[in-house]
Amino acid sequence: MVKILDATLREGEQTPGVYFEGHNKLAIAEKLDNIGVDIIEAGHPLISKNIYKAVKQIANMGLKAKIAAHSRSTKKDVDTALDCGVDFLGIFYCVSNARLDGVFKKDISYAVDQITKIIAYAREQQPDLTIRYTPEDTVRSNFDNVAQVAVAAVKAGADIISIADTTGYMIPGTDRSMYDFVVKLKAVFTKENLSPQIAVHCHNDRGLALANAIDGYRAGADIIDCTVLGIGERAGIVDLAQLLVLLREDFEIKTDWDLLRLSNLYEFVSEYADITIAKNLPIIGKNAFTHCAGVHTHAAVMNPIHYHSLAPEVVGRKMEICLDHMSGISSVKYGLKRIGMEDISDSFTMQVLHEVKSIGETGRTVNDLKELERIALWCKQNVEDTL
Ligand code: HCA
Ligand code: CU
Repeated sequence: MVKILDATLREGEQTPGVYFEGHNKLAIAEKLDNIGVDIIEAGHPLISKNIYKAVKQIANMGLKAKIAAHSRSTKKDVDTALDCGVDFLGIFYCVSNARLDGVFKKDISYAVDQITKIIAYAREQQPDLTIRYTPEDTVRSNFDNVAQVAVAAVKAGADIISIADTTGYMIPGTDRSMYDFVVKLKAVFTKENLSPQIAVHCHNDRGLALANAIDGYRAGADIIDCTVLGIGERAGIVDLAQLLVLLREDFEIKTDWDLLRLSNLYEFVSEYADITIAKNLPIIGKNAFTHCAGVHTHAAVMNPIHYHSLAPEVVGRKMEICLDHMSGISSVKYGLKRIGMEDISDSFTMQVLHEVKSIGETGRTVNDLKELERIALWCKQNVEDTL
């Protein structure tokens, strides 16, 4: 069964301007745990005392999820992370020739040696630790380097190799496909008689993070990384809500994820990250299940399936009808029915429609059923006056 790794507290905090205070980090971890994610990446403890403290507290909360710390490939990072009591350690070290030559000034055999030593050291410190090794920028790195370091990392004790599309470079169905990359890397392991778990970490620079993650999953990836609201470096990574709904609804993954709790988590993260939830954000956005144009509402009221392929009830929401300049008679009738006005004349309905359309032309929609009720009252008055 595919596992979900949420990195809101690590990758998410790499969003410019985003920092969750300690008490809010604990609340986010608890909410993620209640939803049922498998791994919570809680932070990189060496970055600051407060992050160290938060990772330690989260690791001690007794959550069901595994708690992960992020770590460079150094003894100091590993010691600090393990000191927090985590049960999952994510070690990263880039092995692209560009980085080895241009930044680290080291060759691949030095890098492999350094990485394997650290992995073996971590394994020795904590035998039951889950260790992930990520060759950062995996997909743009020389494949032979990736294969060499990944095999050595697994032999040294890594349980998981993460394929990072650090710059959101992959495109499904092309020669830059995550599907093909997963297949190719798995073949390397099979040849070596190794079977580590494969994770995919997909950035969203081209808006393809979710598509690439699903591509990787279809090729056999075991773990998918994501964050709430898809936050992270630059354009961020895979969005948690979209990922869970897609896996549950379209890949029919049977889990006990509590999708009804997603909205609450998103509102919380949105508030403390100070990132507005876009109205058109899939699944969570205000408009995600709202029908607007007259033609759409006419058909959707008869049977919602005409204009949606995902049921709002999956995340505890309801189909909504927007009342504005696009509305037609059936939208208004539907709204009036919802406020208990069923047996009404056509001329009255037309009058309400007229009011609704003029509100729409000012650039807003009728706020809610309460406003519709006020409009209906106003129109009723008009009808009576003309008598
Ligand atoms: C980073 C880059 C990273 C690492 C992913 C990982 C990426 O360190 O910020 O350690 O698995 O995208 O490559 O997020
Ligand atoms: Cu990343």
